[in-house]
Amino acid sequence: MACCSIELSLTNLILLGALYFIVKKAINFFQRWQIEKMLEKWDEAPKDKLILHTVWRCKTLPSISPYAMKLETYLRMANIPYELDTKDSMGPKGKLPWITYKGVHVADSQLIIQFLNKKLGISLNKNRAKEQLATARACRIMLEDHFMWGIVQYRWIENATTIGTLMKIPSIFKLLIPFRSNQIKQKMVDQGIGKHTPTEIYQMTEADLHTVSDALGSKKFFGGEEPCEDDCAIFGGVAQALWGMPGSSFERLCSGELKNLKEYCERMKERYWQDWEDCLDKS
Ligand SMILES: N[C@@H](CCC(=O)N[C@@H](CS)C(=O)NCC(=O)O)C(=O)O
Repeated sequence: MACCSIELSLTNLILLGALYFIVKKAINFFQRWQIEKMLEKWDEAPKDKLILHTVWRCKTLPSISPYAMKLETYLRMANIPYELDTKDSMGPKGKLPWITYKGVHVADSQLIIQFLNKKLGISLNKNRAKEQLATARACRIMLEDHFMWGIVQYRWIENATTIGTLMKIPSIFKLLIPFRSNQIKQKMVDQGIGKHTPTEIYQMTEADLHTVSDALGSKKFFGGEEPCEDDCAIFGGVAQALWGMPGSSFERLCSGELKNLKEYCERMKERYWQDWEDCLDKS
């Protein structure tokens, strides 16, 4: 009898495993099909326009995404006209931002910049000192791949329920926030950063802002007197600290001790975002 019940639970286990596998495959298949359908739709977009697919406008800065803020700033630096689409914000790689340009879809802010540089012969790094470009690149990567975990911790783990104060979120998405927050928590553990305490995560990521501030020093931009290409990404990241996380230690740092970062952001805003107020969600 005991042996039989073990057999039964083993069979159940195998069945459950198989069911899980099938459901997972079906979901993957459905997601891929959805993406293909969406891309087919955008294949038909007018060829003379660059479409920037991104998240909805935010109340305190144009985009809550450092990568979208970066890309939009780059488009302005390079004088490339664009149109926003916020309906299909997630692209072929399941992330935002992405673009559609002359029938081609490109995902990942850095790959998009490289694609447009090549396609349109743009070089925002011309005549910049190599040392400055190297520092700018290191700061960009630190902000994009390390500091961003501080943003995620603050926004999605500790203040997930207040994300609606930054951006108008449809009710259906609001219901999904706790689920999303848990998913992100798991991602952070998988990446490694999530194994640290919140205090440790904040210490590590505040140190990034100190480094960026030291690297900028008294320069106007990371490119020197004029911005270089990576200024768009550095601005995209620091702008989140300054305007995208009200009440955070990041905001306090940029407005106080690291005030060269605030001045830097104001300079970039003044130069490329004259229409800043019009780009905020005022609803
Ligand atoms: N390396 C990518 C990162 C883009 C990224 O992580 N975007 C976030 C929004 S800020 C996203 O789409 N996250 C959704 C997810 O990871 O599921 C880039 O530079 O575009």
